[in-house]
Amino acid sequence: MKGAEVIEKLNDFLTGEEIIVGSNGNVSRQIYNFLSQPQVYLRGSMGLPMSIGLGLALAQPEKEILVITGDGNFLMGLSTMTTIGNILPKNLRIMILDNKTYATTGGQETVSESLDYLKLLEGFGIKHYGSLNVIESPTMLEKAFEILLTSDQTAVLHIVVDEDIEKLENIPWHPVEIKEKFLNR
Ligand SMILES: Cc1ncc(C[n+]2csc(CCOP(=O)(O)OP(=O)(O)O)c2C)c(N)n1
Ligand SMILES: [Mg+2]
Repeated sequence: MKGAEVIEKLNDFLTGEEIIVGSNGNVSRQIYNFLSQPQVYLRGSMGLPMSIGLGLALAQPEKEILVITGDGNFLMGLSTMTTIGNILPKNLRIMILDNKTYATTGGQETVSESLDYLKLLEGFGIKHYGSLNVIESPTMLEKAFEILLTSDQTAVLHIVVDEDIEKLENIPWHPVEIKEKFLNR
């Protein structure tokens, strides 16, 4: 199962009230295409989805914030995870779509293969975390979504997915337009 299919499936589990922050490249394009609009689609700004998710979680404590990030983006933004682990905002959920590559830019390998995500998350001080290989266990995905989305504390779900090679069209909105549409939603 590919990351795009995970995002498409997620639609059935969302209330529509969540604020979704998508990492740049394919992930934001998939969120734009498969989930309700508008959301916070990052463009170019690699490594920042967790920072922006943390800011939104603190600024809008009454809202549920869901960050969906590729592994390359997550690895680039690791330092923010130390702050997230320290603050542990109750309304923040992070889903890592780990295809072990920078798929958007041609499939170069990330360091995911040698990294123990569960130990890393534990080390950050995250209490509610899990990992699922949907390539091996696709039927577990629905349960994993439920656990992630109904958690009463900061929760992180690491999902190992197949690499997406097919590319979606770029999001046709300039980042300023994305911001304006999001503020007016
Ligand atoms: C600082 C920076 N370096 C490189 C890029 C180019 N770039 C855009 S998306 C991307 C890959 C992102 O990888 P990942 O988060 O794993 O998502 P995937 O493409 O695998 O879905 C890269 C390297 C960028 N936008 N910014
Ligand atoms: Mg990736």
